[in-house]
Amino acid sequence: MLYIGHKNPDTDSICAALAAAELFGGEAGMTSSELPPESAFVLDKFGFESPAYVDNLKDKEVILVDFNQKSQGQEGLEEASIQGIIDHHAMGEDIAFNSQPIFVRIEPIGSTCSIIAKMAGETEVEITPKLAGILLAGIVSDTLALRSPTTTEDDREIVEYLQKVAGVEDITDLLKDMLKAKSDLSKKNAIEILQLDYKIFDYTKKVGIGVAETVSPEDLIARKEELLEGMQKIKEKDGLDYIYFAVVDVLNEQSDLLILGDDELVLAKKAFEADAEENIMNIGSRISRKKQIAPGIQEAL
Ligand SMILES: [Mn+2]
Repeated sequence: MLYIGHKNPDTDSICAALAAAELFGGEAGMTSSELPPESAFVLDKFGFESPAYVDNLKDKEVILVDFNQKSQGQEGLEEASIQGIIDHHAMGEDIAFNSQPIFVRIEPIGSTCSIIAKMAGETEVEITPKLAGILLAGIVSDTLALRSPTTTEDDREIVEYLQKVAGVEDITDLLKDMLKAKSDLSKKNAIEILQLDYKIFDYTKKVGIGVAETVSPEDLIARKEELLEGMQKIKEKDGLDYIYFAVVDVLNEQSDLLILGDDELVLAKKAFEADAEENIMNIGSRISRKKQIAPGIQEAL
């Protein structure tokens, strides 16, 4: 069994795949040949190797972690034999499955790593300190150390338990270290930055939304022109009707949305009841794409 996350992997999807493979048997795969910087920091810290890059899923038995929509899987996903889904995102019309019954576990909870930790508890599989470390990192990454509105009471309990096992005293310190690793975008070009955490949503229109969670938002805002040019290129490449990029200021818990053109402006105004100045719209405390930004756009459409 191969556990694999969405394209443009993130810390939750990578740690969930690694932990599931180790706890329940199987292999972890990755949809990219390169670890994102935050995940590289986490795996190094807790002593894990990067999962292998799997570029061909043909006839492989897979369990999808941290996504359930075909549009968010890598190319060739339809050729895999999908055995299950473990996820915490909304189910859409584009749910990934073949023609056989599959195992599905989708919960409204802060991260996929939270679900993996729960499943380990239910099946009484032991979570080692190392595993507790990466599960904790996945939760901390997705919930911004329990700050995001996606955080549930279950996440808090699981974090408390995992902290003890992993010996991690302060999750805000862990988050800061992770974000520092993630925020060093100075060597990346605009296209790379825009696609670090980028998802395409098939609503009635095709919408691409990229997010950068950072402790130094001013560095990204300073590169606005370059980012807008990159957004135009990605919009054309992916055949999007709309594209957005949110710069999330994690420490101050607020976001700026980069607005490419008039179409994006009209829709974002409707979605967030805010105005833009020079292609930037402050959308206040909306810091979660899953719970606030994407649903706002969907509603407005
Ligand atoms: Mn996740």
